[in-house]
Amino acid sequence: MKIDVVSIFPGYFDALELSLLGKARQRGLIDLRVHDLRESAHDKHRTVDDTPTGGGAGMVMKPEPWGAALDAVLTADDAGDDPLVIFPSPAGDVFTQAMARELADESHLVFGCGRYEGIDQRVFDEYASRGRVRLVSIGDYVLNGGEVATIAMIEAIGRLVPGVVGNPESLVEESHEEDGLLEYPSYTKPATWRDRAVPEVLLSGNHAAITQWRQEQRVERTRRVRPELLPWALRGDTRGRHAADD
Ligand code: 6GU
Repeated sequence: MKIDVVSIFPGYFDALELSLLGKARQRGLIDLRVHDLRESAHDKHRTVDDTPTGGGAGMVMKPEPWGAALDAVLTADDAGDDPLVIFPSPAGDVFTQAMARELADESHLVFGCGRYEGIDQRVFDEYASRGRVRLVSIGDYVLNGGEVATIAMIEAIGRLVPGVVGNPESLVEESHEEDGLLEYPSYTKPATWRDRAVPEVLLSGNHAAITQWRQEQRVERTRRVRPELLPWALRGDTRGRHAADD
């Protein structure tokens, strides 16, 4: 998978040289390139922002540097290239595990990280008229820019790219995967730590009992923390099925 990122703070993305994603890049599974937007600003001061037309607080990112940077990244070097451009934005569709799975099937992702009060609307309109563009939010809170959101998305998407995670089975038994329930609690040795014993069933050697206990823990935890994720039949909801389940 090819990933291009455009940002005025390329240093944020140094974190993606670490751990699993860093190894995947070394192995050639993920070709990640980070581009400094300022290098596409051609005036003396390399200006990337200006005051909002019509007035208001803050600054807006100018269209010209974005046009130059995105044109350079979208110049297809292979004929089958059909890039998807993602602008991280609190005004976008909410990023989920389902969206991560969808995006892991793409061959070329381009992330345009805005700062300040956002990017001039004509940049979105221009690239939406030429190809595929999505605005994506990572949740209902406000960050100072798209960089941290992009790192989160690249990590969630990248680990689903075939070969990145060594044991593909470890991708299945996780929160939000398979049946949408949260994970069961995990334990390792020693069997007792600070007077806290590991649940007895896990030491029983009874694999059927362990599987059942873990599933019960997943349902209980989900009911407690994220009841809206539970299928209606498991919610203990006597009103039965309602429209919000669909
Ligand atoms: Cl994608 N960007 C910004 N700036 N804030 C956010 C966000 C994205 N997702 C949630 N908050």
